[in-house]
Amino acid sequence: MRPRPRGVRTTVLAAALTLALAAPLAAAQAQNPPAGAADTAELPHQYEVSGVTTAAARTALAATGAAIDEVHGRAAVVTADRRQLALVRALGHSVRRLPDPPGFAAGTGVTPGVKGFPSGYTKYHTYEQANQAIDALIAKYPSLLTKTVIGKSHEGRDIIALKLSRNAAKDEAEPEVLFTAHQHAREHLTVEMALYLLTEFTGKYGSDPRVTKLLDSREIWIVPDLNPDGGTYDIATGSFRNWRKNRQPNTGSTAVGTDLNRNWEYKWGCCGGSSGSPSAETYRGPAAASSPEVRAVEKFVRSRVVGGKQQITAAIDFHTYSELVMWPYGFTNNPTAPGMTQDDHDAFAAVGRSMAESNGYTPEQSSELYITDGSIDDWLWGDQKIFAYTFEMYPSSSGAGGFYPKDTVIPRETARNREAVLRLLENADCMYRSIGKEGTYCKGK
Ligand code: 0X9
Ligand code: CA
Ligand code: ZN
Repeated sequence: MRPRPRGVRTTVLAAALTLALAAPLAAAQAQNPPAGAADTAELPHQYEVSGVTTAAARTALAATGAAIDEVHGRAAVVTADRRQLALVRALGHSVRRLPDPPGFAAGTGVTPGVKGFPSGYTKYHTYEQANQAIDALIAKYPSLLTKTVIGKSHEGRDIIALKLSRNAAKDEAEPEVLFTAHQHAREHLTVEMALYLLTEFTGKYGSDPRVTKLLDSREIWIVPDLNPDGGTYDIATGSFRNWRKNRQPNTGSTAVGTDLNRNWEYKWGCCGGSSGSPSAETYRGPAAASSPEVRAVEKFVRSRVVGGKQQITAAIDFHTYSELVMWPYGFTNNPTAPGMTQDDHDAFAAVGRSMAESNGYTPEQSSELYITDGSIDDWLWGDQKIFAYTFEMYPSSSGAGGFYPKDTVIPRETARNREAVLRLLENADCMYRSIGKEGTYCKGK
């Protein structure tokens, strides 16, 4: 049942990471740099780590607190800061530093401002530019598109949710589908994905029959930027900083930020799929939903329970990179853990594979990549019974740009997911139809 892996991030990491992290965290924490250390020391880089072939090696690698960005063959690509790198080296791996993104750290020491994307990337939208584009769309299509501020980021930026539907201002009894983007700061292509969907659905309503039918029969929610502080920080000097987390300070540590995709309130920190060390790239935060960004979206999703029934039936959370379509659970390798029946799993896999067939990504249960706990899809399914997927967008490897592909790819790589999104929306009224069990699960629909 495991799809034949063909992406770079084929993986067998899972079992390994399950047992990871706990003990070596203390060691990682003990190596925090002295206060006032140069800013560059705080900036992580990407490294190819060789000799990552055994379960034990992967366990130890994850335990350093580095983020695993990619897995291919006998090597892994990680994002690590100086102390995590030292821990990786101490494990006996040879590491090769990969090129930094364009103009990396050029602005270090400069007061963070609003410089924005560097040359070659100026078609990406800053947080402000995205909001301007969104407000222009709302002005142009007021009956199709509405905006709600669902909360504030740590630094006080609005977290917004857009609703796309015919009569968007009215809550109609239609299946609702949620698209979220940009939990991870450096994954800027995901904001473009959200903007693409907003533009495509508003612009084609009334002319494209499939789009028209879906907006007539679904309510689409789009949260285009879950981490506006991190995203802004990543580009504030005019060159990329390789930033992943949000920008929330941590008590008792100079390290900043929580990994939002380890902070959700389901099996938080349960299973070695996150770190308890504030300096780790995968720091889960001091408590479940401790970040205001996660709290805002959880509260919003809970607010879609109407008459005791969660209205949102399906979701995609967009990330980069590796070209994957993933479904829960991430916290366990078990395909049918408590809360996930065989039919649930089969429906997840059937629609997931159909979406992957349309965009050429690799479909898999997310734990096949590596164990994660406190991730959004596990919460959306485990707590809210929403069929939640995670997409890892373009590219498939660091060689093709990693987290920072040039802006010329934006139109192609966002449109590439059009068909997958349409398929999810078309299935959203009864996900079990995909396994021929509409009669069992979707009576009265
Ligand atoms: O580690 C992550 O959060 C995701 N990879 S990324 O490079 N974008 O950081 C993968 C998450 C996979 N696990 C789940 N979706 N649960
Ligand atoms: Ca509704
Ligand atoms: Zn991500």
